[in-house]
Amino acid sequence: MSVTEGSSASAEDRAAVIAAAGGVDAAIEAGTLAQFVDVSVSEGIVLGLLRQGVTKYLVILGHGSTSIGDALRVYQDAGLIETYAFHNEVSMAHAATTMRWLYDEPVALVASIGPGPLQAMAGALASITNGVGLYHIYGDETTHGEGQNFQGIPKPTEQHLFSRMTALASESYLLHTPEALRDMMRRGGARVFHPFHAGPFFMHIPMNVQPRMIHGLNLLALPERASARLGAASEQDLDAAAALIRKYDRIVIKAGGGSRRHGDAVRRLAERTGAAVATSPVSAGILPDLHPNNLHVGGTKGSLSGNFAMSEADLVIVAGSRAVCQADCSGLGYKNAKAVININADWSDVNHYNKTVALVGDLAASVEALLARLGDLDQATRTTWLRACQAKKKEWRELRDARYAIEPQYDPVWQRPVLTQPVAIKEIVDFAKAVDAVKLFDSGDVQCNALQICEDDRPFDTISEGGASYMGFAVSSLVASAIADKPRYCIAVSGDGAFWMNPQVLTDGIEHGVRGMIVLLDNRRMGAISGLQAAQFGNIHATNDSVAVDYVALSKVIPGLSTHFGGYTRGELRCALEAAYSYDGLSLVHLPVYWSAEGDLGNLGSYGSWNVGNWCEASEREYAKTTI
Ligand SMILES: Cc1ncc(C[n+]2csc(CCOP(=O)(O)OP(=O)(O)O)c2C)c(N)n1
Ligand SMILES: [Mg+2]
Repeated sequence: MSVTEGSSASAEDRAAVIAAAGGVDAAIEAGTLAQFVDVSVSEGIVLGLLRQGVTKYLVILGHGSTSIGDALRVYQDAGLIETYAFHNEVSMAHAATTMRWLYDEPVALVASIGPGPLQAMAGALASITNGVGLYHIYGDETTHGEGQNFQGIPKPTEQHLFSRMTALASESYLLHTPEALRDMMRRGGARVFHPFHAGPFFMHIPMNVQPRMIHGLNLLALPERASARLGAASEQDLDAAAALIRKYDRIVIKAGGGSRRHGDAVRRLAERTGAAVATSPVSAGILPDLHPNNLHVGGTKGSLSGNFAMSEADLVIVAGSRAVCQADCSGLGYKNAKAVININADWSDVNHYNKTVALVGDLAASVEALLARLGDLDQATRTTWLRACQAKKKEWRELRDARYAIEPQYDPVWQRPVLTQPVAIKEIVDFAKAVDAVKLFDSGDVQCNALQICEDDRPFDTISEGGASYMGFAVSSLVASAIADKPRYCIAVSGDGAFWMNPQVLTDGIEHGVRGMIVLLDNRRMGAISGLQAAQFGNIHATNDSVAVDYVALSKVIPGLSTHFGGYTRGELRCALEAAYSYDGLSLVHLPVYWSAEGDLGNLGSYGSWNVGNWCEASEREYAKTTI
């Protein structure tokens, strides 16, 4: 078959020849597909994304996106794309984010109009704050002004409010003119595949525009996936940075999310300069856990050792960090810093701190160039610094070991002794390491404890959504491993509060064939917030519930789900994890955990400061005194 110019070919015909040839370009080259085609906007979007390698669609269709849905049907029938249906846009957005974050597979999400996009937009916060590139495709209001559209925001004095909201949040394109498809795909690719500022690109496609025909669309003009690698910082700045490294001998490297793919460069810089490395909530595993320069996580919810290194250092090397409050204790993390070397490609991020030598460029290339000009460094005083850091790391390990040894504690909710969160998470983390599983940690005490407990030896063994701490992210992300080409076994560790934000994984995960596990740590409260309330105001308000859910019974009503009671002891939990893991599908382990306002038994504790609640006044007073 061939679909040549002037023929009245259908979408089915085009999809068939593209599939037979193995791609749009190949079909055009083979002469079976015309370069200039008459297609609907909906089909044009599918073709445009195909040229950028986007073939997976996570969808909740509605009256706002039926035309796009039909184009997806045709291209899926031809084997060119895959569609995955969901039950909640927030949880779908989380799964879509994880597709790119964990598996590096860029996907597109499709929502209807009004409430659907608004929910998906909310979920997109996780990709915005973590710099994850993907497409969101939303239906939008019709463009002829025949009257207000149902589900739109009733404000007749304004046009297309949804696309303005997403433009503020990240980047959007309202496709008013069908022929502008090419421009939309160019801008979309630039955002989604941005080398250091990737994020969601929101396409707003009015309902009346979706089925409109584009006559003579030039398929070869639809932009392909862009890729580029930046170079090193300038010679002059590298010289200035090298001089600072020679001058100071108590150095900390703050390895942020932007350093995750550059672990080797960070390690070499640390070893050469005697620097301690403090990780961020999103960069666990950048150095092997036992590496002598790895001081663990630093920040608001940082470790004793990570925060020690940050606060005692005289020179801070910031590597790929945007200095978010949890990463630098709301600006109070570096109490003794005299100077900063900041390595980042982003002009605003690189200049966040005062007294900075800004290395604007690629992290690995800049570190390489920096190492080449350091010369011999006097290691004696650097060794003293590193020893002090290592002593703190030992103290930190001892504190953690003591918490892991705590026996089950009596808890009034459960009316009996139950495991503490640190003990339970340690057991889960060790189990995950033994079976080479990825851990996905949800917001709350769960995340705070897990940050400190994980002992990863490489990045991407833990996904802790540190950008937005969006409750429901972990369980929703599990669904990504049913969609990915090369899935890893994932264990989503979630509090009861976070689980109930998005329990849709129980249907969507099973529908799409997830093999993975949810471990639900149940203290029947929003523990992290109860803890903040107790610490700040001495009173707890509206952060618990009294509904004793029988989670094990879920297996009876959800076919395909395997539920297990996690027990009351370490041994029982281990057995439950093993049983859950041996199931070839989605498992849920329900574990009661201890909670107490006193905190130091049930949690590992927080060792950093934070500009929130009634701590603000003191934090801001301290911040005013900082110089960097
Ligand atoms: C969607 C969303 N809503 C609210 C919050 C604020 N928040 C952060 S942690 C938390 C409580 C988490 O409770 P749970 O999941 O049960 O974990 P726990 O702290 O009890 O271990 C809340 C409400 C949030 N991070 N995300
Ligand atoms: Mg809870």
